Amino acid sequence: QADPDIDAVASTLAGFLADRHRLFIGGKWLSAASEATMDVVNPATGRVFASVASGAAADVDLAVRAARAAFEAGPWPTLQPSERARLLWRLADALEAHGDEFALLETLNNGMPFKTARLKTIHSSVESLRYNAGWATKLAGEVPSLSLPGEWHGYTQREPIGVVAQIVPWNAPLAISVGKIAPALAAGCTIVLKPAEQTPLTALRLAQLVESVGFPPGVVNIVTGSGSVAGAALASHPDVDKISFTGSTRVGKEILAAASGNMKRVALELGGKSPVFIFSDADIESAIEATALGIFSNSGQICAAGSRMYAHESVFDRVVDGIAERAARLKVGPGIHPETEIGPVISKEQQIRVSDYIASGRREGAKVVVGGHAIKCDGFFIEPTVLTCATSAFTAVREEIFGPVLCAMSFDGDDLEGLARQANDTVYGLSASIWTRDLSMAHRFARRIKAGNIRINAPSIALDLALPFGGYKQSGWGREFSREGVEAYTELKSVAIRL
Ligand code: TXE
Repeated sequence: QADPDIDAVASTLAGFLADRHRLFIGGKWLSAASEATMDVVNPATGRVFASVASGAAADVDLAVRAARAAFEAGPWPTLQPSERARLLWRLADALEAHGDEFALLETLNNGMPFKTARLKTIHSSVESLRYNAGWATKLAGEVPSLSLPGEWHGYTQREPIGVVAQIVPWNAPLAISVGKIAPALAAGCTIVLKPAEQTPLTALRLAQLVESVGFPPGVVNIVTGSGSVAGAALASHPDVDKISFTGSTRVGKEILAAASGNMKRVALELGGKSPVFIFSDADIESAIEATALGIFSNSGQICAAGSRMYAHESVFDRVVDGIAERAARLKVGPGIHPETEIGPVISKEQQIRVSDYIASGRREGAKVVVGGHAIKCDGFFIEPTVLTCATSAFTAVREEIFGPVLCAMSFDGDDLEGLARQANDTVYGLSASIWTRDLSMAHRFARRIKAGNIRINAPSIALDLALPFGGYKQSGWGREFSREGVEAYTELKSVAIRL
């Protein structure tokens, strides 16, 4: 695909950017009850370029009521599954038609390179809508054989859970929003979605498409606002039936506590510290390429990023040099520049957080092979960085950095139990990547790793809608994507009749 003229795309966005962005509640665009607003910053320049409503408890309550009305009384519960599927397809088509515009908005707000936004984010978001549209007509129960005395007919059926709250982070704002909306709508739920305070814009633009393709009012509601106010109000709201959250493990625990009031169903997709194992017999060049991609893509702000690498000592130097050489070559800059491969991190706060982790690595004895600095300019850039670490006790190896920083360690021998202990020596359990030509060993190793997503000879960020995605341990609760991801928005009912 030829790159579009970015100025032409920007001119189609000008009207939207000049808008006063309000909350989308019950099919209407409303200011926050308090009239409060929040600034939106472009992380590539550090400058404010938009402002949105800052919703609070009263706005959340209004949105939940609108979602409840749409779920109980609006046309939504009486729509055929095929009608829900048709609306999801129309939303997919509309998003695809406006893809360049959404991509630029994502670049301006999140910082990701425009090319990545066009080819990856928009594509995966459109595909997610179409994939989940297919499930709307395929959700089904079972007719098990019963052992009760007498003659019985028993069956199960899936029903939409009801009103769901969805809280989205800033690292992939559109893709994660769509990834939550699509299965919930396919299952027949109604939604109140809260984007991250840093990145509210693509969700608001998406709401305009939701409106234009004909979803009934109240089925999708968007409340922008801070996590501690709007997010917390959603998590504790007594009339929300389920909350689906992607974000930090710290906030995930707060959500769990807040959700206990009405025992709403909880899905959590949290942090990770995913290991990459490179064995001596691996296709080393592919492993180098993919490991670099797996940690530097999106400036390392991907929950499944392979952030700690263990390479066999016989290939360790070659692997580290190869990744460092790629890191040094990557073009870091504003996402709107066509040559940019790595954009900024999301905020000044995140730039400081990542820099502090690099400093802790230096203090504890890690060697900085490449990178290691924040770039001095108005935007929030960090050099792609490789640290070699003598031990996995270093803070940088143990904690999620969520920046373009790879921690490299070596191992000797081929004791799978010992390697699995290293893989599992973490509170997280999201993903792992294994590089070897010994496929029996790879499968044996995959069984021993306590993580939800294992990739063999591929980076752990290789996700597919047909494969469930989610974490063990403190990486979360539940799975997104695949049939499981849609069924997670349903309750399972059993019915039995004595004949
Ligand atoms: O996340 P928060 P932050 C990790 C990553 C990153 C760290 C901090 O390590 O460095 O978290 O990022 C909303 N009740 N991940 O502080 O706060 C908030 O408004 C309800 C990994 O920005 O978890 C936003 O919409 N909601 C992760 C969302 O939570 C609350 C992606 C995420 O923000 C809330 C992001 C509250 N009390 C960060 N407080 C991943 N799994 O991919 C905040 N929020």
